[in-house]
Amino acid sequence: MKSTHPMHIETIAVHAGIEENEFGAVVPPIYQTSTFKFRDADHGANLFSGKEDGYIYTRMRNPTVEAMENSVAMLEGGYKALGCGSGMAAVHTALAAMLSSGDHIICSESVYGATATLLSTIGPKYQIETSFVDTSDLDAIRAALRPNTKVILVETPGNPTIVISDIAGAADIAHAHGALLMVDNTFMSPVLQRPFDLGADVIIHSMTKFLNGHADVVAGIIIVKTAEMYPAFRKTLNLLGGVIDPFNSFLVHRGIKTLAIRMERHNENAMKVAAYLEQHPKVKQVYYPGLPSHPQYALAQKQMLGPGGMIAFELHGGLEAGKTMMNAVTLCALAVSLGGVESLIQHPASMTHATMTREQREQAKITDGLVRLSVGIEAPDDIIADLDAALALC
Ligand code: LCS
Repeated sequence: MKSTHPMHIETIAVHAGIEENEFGAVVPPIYQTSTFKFRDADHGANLFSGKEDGYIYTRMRNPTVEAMENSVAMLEGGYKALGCGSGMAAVHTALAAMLSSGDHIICSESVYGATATLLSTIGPKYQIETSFVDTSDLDAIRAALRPNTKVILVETPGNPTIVISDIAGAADIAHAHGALLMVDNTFMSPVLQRPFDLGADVIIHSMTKFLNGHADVVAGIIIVKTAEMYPAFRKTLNLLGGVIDPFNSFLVHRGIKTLAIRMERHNENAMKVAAYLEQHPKVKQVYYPGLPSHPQYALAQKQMLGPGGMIAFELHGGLEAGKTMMNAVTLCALAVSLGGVESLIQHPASMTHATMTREQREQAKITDGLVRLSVGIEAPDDIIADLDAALALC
């Protein structure tokens, strides 16, 4: 992508990573190959020793994967990106690159269930301890610091409670301590939140969600801010092996082209759905950053470029009413995952966050009555009509 002036994010989403190619194809070919032929023995040896640049083996580098990685790196404004086989592979690889045995992590208490469970069950096997804290409270982060704290991992908005944490504040605390700030930007995408501008060092995404946007790929990505950080991350990914494959890279890269307009529609639709839910007599509480009732509304206005597509809410009738509602919807699918064009509804305590202990969920304020809605890009009136018919039965 060549340009004489800085491009807007809508343009980057469409063009980044698309390079000139042999036949002038507007969409570059998919290099669906595991390995690359060397010209001769010296060429192979030179590629391995780094004397020459080129492709060797797809776990190490692949042009289709790189095209997608370049697109996401440009979207986030980072140095380079590393495509992973899932969001969890991205979380694991990034932490493995940054941490050693004996290190300590501070992590948002409201995070995707598998992230919490990875840190609380696999981390200790490598003598890595995690303190889960309410990262929306900067004093709580400060209080959890230990001499060996190396990483602060913030997921904002937090899955599933939609709690918002102050990225710039967390970055200041991390850097004053000599630690790194890693932000899980999955719920926002680079269109709605700019963690590097706010001081983050590493960004991760589950690309399964908004980046791909079409609920047909499981993938993740790590974006590093600086050139100095990159080699350690690339080496860790190559050795752990949790890479994305060329075809999924192609699909994600295709999905990204519509990211900016999809996010606009997610914002608009979720705003309407959240306002509808908030005035409904059977709804006790709605958690949505676009509503002034959200506990961190002022921070959301400052830090986020839009409220996004994710809503959490509780009904007066608690878990039973929530189940009735989830069983009654017909347009919204009762399914985990999020961030696709289709609306999805699910129950965190028994589904996405079921691997956490009850104590962990209670600490993170993931109540049994909490319902999570990923608002798609359908006509908002149709989504609201579906919810309205279901709520009438609660
Ligand atoms: N980070 C966040 C914020 C997530 O929501 C998820 C998955 C991951 C990381 C892991 O990504 P994956 O390996 O699944 O690509 N969140 C899910 C959810 O809420 N429902 O199903 C998956």
